[in-house]
Amino acid sequence: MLTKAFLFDLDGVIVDTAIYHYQAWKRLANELGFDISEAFNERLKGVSRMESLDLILAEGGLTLPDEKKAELAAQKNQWYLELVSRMTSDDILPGVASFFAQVRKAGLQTALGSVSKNAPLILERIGMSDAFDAVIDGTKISKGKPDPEVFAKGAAELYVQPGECVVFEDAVAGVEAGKRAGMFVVGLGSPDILTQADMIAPSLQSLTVEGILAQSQV
Ligand code: B16
Ligand code: MG
Repeated sequence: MLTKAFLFDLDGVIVDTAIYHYQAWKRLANELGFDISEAFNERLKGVSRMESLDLILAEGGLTLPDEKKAELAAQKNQWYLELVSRMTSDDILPGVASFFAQVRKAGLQTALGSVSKNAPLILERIGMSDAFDAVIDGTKISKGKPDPEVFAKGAAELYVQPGECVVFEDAVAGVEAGKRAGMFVVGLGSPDILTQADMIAPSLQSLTVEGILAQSQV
C-alpha cells in the first residue's frame, strides 16, 4: 500500500523529554522513600501520567487513595514543567530538521502522536508548533499507549488509512500501539528492546525517507 503519512512520537523521537520525565518521577519516588532505575523507566515511556504513577507506586509497594495520587501526579508535573520550560529549539534531536525537510519534499503528511498533555507546550518551546498537519496529544485521547487510539486518531485527522501510515517510536508501548493500529513501525533505539518494530534505527539521523518508503510500501 502507498505510504501517505508519517506519524511521530514526541518524547525520544523529536526531543529527549524522557530524561525529564525520569528525573521528575525519580524525585517523587525518592520523596516517597524508594528509588526507580533507568531500566524500570523504560516501562514508563509512552504510558500516561496516571498509569505511570500506578506503576511507580506498585514498584515501591505503596497503595494510596485517589486523592493522594492526584496530588502526587500534580507535583510530578510541576517538577517536569520546571525542567521543560527551559527547553529551546537547541533541544530538537539531531537529524529531525533535515528529516522533516525530506518528508515535505516527498509530499507526505505528518502528525504528532503523543499521549503527553504537555505536548503542545513542548512544541511551542522548541518552535515546532506548525511542523505537523495534525497534533494528537494527551488531551485528545482516553487511553495511553500501548492502546492504538493515539495513532488511529492521527490517521483519522489526516484522512488516511492505517496501512498508509508509518509510525516513528522509541518506546516499547509506542511500538506496540503503532502495530495494534495496523501501521508500519520504525523503532528508534535498540533492536533488543523494540522487538515488535518492522524496522530499527538508532535515531532519525540515520534514516532517509526514501529508505523507509522502500520498506513500508512493499
Ligand atoms: P504528561 P509520548 C509520553 O509522551 C511520555 O513518554 C510518558 O513518559 C509520559 O508519562 C506521557 O507522555 C504523559 O505525559 O505527563 O506530560 O501528560 O512518548 O507519547 O510523546
Ligand atoms: Mg517516546
